[in-house]
Amino acid sequence: MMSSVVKTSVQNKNYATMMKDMKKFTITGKITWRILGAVVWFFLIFTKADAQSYDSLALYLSQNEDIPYYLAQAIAIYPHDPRAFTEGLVYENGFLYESTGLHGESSLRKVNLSTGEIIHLVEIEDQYFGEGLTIVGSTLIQLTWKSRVALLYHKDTLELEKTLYYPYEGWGVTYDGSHLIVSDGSNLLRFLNPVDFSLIRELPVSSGGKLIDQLNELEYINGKIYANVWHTDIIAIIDSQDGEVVGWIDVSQLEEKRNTREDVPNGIAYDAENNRLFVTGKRWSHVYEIQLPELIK
Ligand SMILES: [Ca+2]
Repeated sequence: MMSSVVKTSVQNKNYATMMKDMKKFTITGKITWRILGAVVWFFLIFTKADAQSYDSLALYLSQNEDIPYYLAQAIAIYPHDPRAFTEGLVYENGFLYESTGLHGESSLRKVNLSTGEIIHLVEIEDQYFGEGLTIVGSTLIQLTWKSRVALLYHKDTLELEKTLYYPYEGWGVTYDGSHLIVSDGSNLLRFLNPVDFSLIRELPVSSGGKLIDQLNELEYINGKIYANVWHTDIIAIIDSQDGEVVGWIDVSQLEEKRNTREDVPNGIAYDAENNRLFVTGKRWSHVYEIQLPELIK
């Protein structure tokens, strides 16, 4: 008898659990399908957007051959951490300073250019996605992607000294000696006061009337702004006064193995003292010194 009661009780429990599980399954199933649907939708939209951006730029370049187009050749090759999802790159006195992205993997690094040795690595809070990086005096300024926050470090110690509200999506940043120049993935570059980030002027970037979108990592060199165009192998060389593209650098000939479609070129740094130009990319194994375009020097 006792055994039967226990059995009934167990059976009831099983039934209740089963009903609960079924209900849970139905809800989980609905949510899963909705999430899957959204993922597919976003994938299609973004794939299409990327394809449009790259195809339209490639088509435009093939039809407008009057602007100088340089195929980058490596004149020196240095090691680069293949785990570094490079979002910002700047050079000073034998060292690269690098910002890497992705939530949970973002960092600020000081790297020996010649050996690739990471001299100092600062891990960034998981909530932040590291983006552009530049040097202003003794301060390293690192942008974050969507957090509306810029992180300011002392250049020598890499100690975080300050965080500043930053009113835009952070992509690339460089410094022309007076102003920060920042990108946000659009065709617009903004010139900001480096102390309080107030807006000085906006510069739409175009080539013969066509706006050039997806501007990413930046480097200011002698009156020109060099900009990686996201998801392409193209660096646009932009006149910092009028926003016109005055040249293109194609880095597709650099023999870098890429494992995913996100392992794109994204990192430009300039050694002003020795007139050297360095490029790398997300999860690339090398930093390449490439020739500075003759006409642009
Ligand atoms: Ca740079």
